[in-house]
Amino acid sequence: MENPSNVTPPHDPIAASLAPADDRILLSHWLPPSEGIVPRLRVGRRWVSVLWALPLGFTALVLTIAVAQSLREYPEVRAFITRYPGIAQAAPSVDSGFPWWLRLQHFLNMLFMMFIIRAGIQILADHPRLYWKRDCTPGTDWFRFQRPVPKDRIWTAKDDSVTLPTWLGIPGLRHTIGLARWWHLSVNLLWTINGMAFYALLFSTDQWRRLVPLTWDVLPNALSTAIQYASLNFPVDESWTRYNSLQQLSYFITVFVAAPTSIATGLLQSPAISNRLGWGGRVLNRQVARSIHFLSFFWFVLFILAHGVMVFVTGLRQNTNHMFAGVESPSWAGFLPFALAMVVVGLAWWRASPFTIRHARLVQEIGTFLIGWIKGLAEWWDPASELTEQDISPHFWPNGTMPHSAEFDALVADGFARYRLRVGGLVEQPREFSLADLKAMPKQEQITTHFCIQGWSGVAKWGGVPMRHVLDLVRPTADARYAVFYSLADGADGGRYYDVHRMHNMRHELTILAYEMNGAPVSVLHGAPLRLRCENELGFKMVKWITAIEFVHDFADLGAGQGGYNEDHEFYGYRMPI
Ligand SMILES: Nc1nc2c(c(=O)[nH]1)N[C@H]1C(S)=C(S)[C@@H](COP(=O)(O)O)O[C@H]1N2
Ligand SMILES: [Mo]
Repeated sequence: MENPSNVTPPHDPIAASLAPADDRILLSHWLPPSEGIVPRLRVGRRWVSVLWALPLGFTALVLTIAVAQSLREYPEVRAFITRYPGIAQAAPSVDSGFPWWLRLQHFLNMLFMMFIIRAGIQILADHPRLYWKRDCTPGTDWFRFQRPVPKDRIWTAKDDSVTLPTWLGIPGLRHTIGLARWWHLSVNLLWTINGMAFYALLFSTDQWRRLVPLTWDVLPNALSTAIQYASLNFPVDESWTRYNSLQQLSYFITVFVAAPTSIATGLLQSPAISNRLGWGGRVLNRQVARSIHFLSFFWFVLFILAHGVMVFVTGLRQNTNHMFAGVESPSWAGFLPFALAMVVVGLAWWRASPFTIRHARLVQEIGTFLIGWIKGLAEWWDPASELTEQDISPHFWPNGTMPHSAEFDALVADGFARYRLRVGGLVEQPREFSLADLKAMPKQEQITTHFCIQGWSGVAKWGGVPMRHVLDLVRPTADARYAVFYSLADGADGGRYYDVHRMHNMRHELTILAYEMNGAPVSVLHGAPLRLRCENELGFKMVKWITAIEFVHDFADLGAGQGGYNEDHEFYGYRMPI
């Protein structure tokens, strides 16, 4: 596999127009800020601000207390509470208290969730809308914190992204999804490992009894507990040995329902996984998965708020003794470790965004180290396409930085008659193709879903030349490990847009150089005259307005060496099937 440097041909001349990139986020070079709006929910045809939840929630809380207190005056309700005091009588108790591993895992969980939730909100802010349908047509969203999509001008998905404060998102700012994803996915991996170890330890000790309801009695007991809490007259507490039914149910749902749901719906948003699983592209398509992922996140936030309040109001000393010292005693043994844990989480919260902005390249490198290998594995799942004409989206979001050059305008002016695609580098037969040459080659059509890193998706029918046919014509040498696609357009921060793919991707059945979209020539907006389709990767890897393809052994000497424009400038990974 050694590449003797004496036979390396010089780069395609366009490589000289690639730009170096900063290793940190410089606001002067970043997408200018854009404020979103207070989140809104669609109720029928009206959009309702979520701020209504504050007065409504407060009113509901007060009314619930009043109703619960009145209820408790009825003898029937008293009898019910006596019969079902809040802990299922058959519920077995735990003898091992709160062992050290449980306490440690609880702390790690708290720390990890802080990163996961904040980075998750940042990812959402890159396409601040949720839908149930795969096509993301403007107006069909059910939740948004951005204004309606303007109709009088081209509005790209990047235009749509909104700024977050640095204390909320990681790393805050706007369109920082590349960095947010490293945090979200890397910490997810740690959180999942912690969760697997937790499951294993739960079931190899008696601790599972705390969480798993064993009798139907848990339901009336949960109702009884709810009435008792709501009437502000709290139920008996035996939490050293067993939880009350409401606690047990909510922990059970969090640990055994919400966590796996989040992981599954997170993975289903990946092009490689979704395209591989037929039903993943249809029933549980990306927007369904993304919406459920959000609802699951919402459950976690509610749970954390309720759980946090309960820790304080049901006996802070006893609760912190249990979870931070593992003792059942009247001492304050758990309070100091609890306070320290909160300080650690608070410090991590405070430093996460400034660190990420300052050391963006490092975050990208650590993220690549932690989860790049999983993404690499997912690349070996060959995509399948099982969609039909009926699935084609009425709207397909445009994205990216449009070409602005006299060279490009001249090509457009004569219908790309003078367009030439150069294919060279480590090949036996370098070639140049006109658009007519490409159209005379075998044509392949496919209906596929496009997955933009920002979160939107869309289905289109693409027609073009299979990449394997081009490989047959130019015959890459054994040294060629990557294909570099150069665009006619610059990227957002100046310098030419380009992207690098492994040879494996180039041999997929569904990798084509597309000159048609939905039966018509690809429009300038969507990449005319030629754009890449590589269906197991995220959208940014599909270079539009392709002018040259170069086969190389290594890409470290191109641009900032990260394997593409967004990899260099926006800290994305160059293998992005997830
Ligand atoms: N040359 C170039 N190609 C590009 C981009 C770009 O900015 N410049 N954006 C990418 C991104 S982020 C996406 S999601 C897709 C969008 O393709 P579409 O405009 O057809 O939806 O193009 C990709 N190809
Ligand atoms: Mo994208």
